[in-house]
Amino acid sequence: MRKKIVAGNWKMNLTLAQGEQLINDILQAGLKLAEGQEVVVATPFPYLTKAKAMLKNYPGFYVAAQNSASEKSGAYTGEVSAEMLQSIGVDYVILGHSERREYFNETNAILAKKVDQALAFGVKPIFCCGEPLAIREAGTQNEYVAKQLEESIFHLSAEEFKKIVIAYEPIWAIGTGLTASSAQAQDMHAFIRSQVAAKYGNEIALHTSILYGGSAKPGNAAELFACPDVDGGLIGGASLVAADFVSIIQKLA
Ligand code: 3PY
Repeated sequence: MRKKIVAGNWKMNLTLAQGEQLINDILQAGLKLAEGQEVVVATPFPYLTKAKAMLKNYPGFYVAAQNSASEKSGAYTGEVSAEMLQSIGVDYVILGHSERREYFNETNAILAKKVDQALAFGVKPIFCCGEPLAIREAGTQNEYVAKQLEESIFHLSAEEFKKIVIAYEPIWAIGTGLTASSAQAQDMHAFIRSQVAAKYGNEIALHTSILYGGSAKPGNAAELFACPDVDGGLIGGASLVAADFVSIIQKLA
């Protein structure tokens, strides 16, 4: 009843030739996606057009950008707008990844504007939230994540909110090799869903896909995806290796 998604976040990796090879290798695996399952490939900006062309005849395969601008257009050197992404057929955009928050100073308020721009141009946000280690150790992760949701996506109308995918990525598990246990992931996903239900009602909450991100790999994907509130994954390093990415996709319940 809600989409199950595995999205590969390539981050700032691969040349165009390597990226094409990776997509070809994924397609060669001949994956049969079930109804409601999606695979998303989030490439660097320069490869999006190529990735879209390679995937467009494969039902269930989509492309994502890894960021987009908070403004519509204008004198913002180096920025890429949601309208530009729309114009080349990009389906999704990852917004609020912890690396963007940490290294590029993206605040909840800036992210709210980015989310608005993406939705205005029909690019669906994969909105990332998640707490740093100190917050987890203090036991205040629910409050921390609730504030991220409140300040960046809970201003949306119900119709707008239905287009959002949420990715929970505990920062202490990103690129560190540490993974949240499936119990920790399930607890937070259930909490996020309860927050969505409180704001938008049960029906919308039940239809919201909530992905887990943070060192997900072939060895832990099945257990994570088996959690009732985990609807797939946002995959970092393992999405750069075709065999690993395919193996993770095959773990979608
Ligand atoms: C990771 O798993 O490292 C990620 O950041 C996924 O986005």
